[in-house]
Amino acid sequence: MVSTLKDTTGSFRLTAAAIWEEARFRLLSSSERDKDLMRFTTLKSGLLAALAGLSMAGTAQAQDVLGTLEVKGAPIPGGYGFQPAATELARDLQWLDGMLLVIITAIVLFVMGLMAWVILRHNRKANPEPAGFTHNSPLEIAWTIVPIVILVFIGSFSLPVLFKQQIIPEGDITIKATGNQWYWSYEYQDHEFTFDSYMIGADAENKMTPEVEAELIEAGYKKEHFLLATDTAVVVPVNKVVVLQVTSADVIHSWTIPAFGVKQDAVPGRLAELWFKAEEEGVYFGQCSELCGIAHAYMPITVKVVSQEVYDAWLDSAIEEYAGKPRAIDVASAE
Ligand SMILES: [Cu+2]
Repeated sequence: MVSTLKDTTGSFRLTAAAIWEEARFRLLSSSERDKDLMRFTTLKSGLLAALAGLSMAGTAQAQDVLGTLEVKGAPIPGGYGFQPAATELARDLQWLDGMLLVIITAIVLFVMGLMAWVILRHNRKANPEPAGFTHNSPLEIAWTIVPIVILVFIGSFSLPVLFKQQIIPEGDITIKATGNQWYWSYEYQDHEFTFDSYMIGADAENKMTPEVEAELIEAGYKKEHFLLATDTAVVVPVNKVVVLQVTSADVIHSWTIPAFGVKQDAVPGRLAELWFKAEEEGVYFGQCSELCGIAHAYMPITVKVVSQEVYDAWLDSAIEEYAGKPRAIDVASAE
């Protein structure tokens, strides 16, 4: 994609540590990876415990500043429609889907009508002497031209929607999402911090237990958000253009938030992009959408859309928690 080459956001600044970490991870055999992951998870819980200790000394966890947000983008039991659209992109494609449904319905009814007419009026009893002609030029031209016109008509609506999704605008913030077996990690590039996002319940072997339920409740979710809610969330400000770079550290994953109308494969060694501008505060869920291995179903995505003030507060505590580049330095270096 052209915009990935421009590097207008300075988004290709990979730290030497990150490159080393990725290279090392790729070189490990899968069993070593598992061990590495376990070590990492142990390290992570150790760090979390240490952080919890720290919070007593006045440092709250970054997620704490977010408060309780309404869950807006989640699948519902028996749901067969789209989740409520939270971006222009989602509205566009839901409208396109509705428009296509009208066209498809008209075509199906027309073809069914023709078939009924043939069956009823031209069966052996009703029409014992069939006509002998084999060609009808006007009819053949019509059944070639009409589908072309229909396809051009559909294309004149679908291509602009596709281009709107695929031409990445200048982002207010840039986040890099990396798919891992089996969790996502996020790098807030402007502030140089990274964190991992595990499904709540991943520690309990992806099974629902009373402890997992308690964890969900404590994190502000409900029991039915099991398999969707993550321990840390992607936090973005409302009504701001977010450019999300998507890649993978191991196999192909896919990042999506249905309510935003975005989905992008995460391919190792490639940096793809998607963008969204969420219009409503709330919690939005997605799930890895590319079959990526045994725990494919257990690496969901949680995005929290918050006001600019809450985002700034979260950013400050996240910078502190994950040792990112403070915002004050940005201001100083920009002057
Ligand atoms: Cu995956």
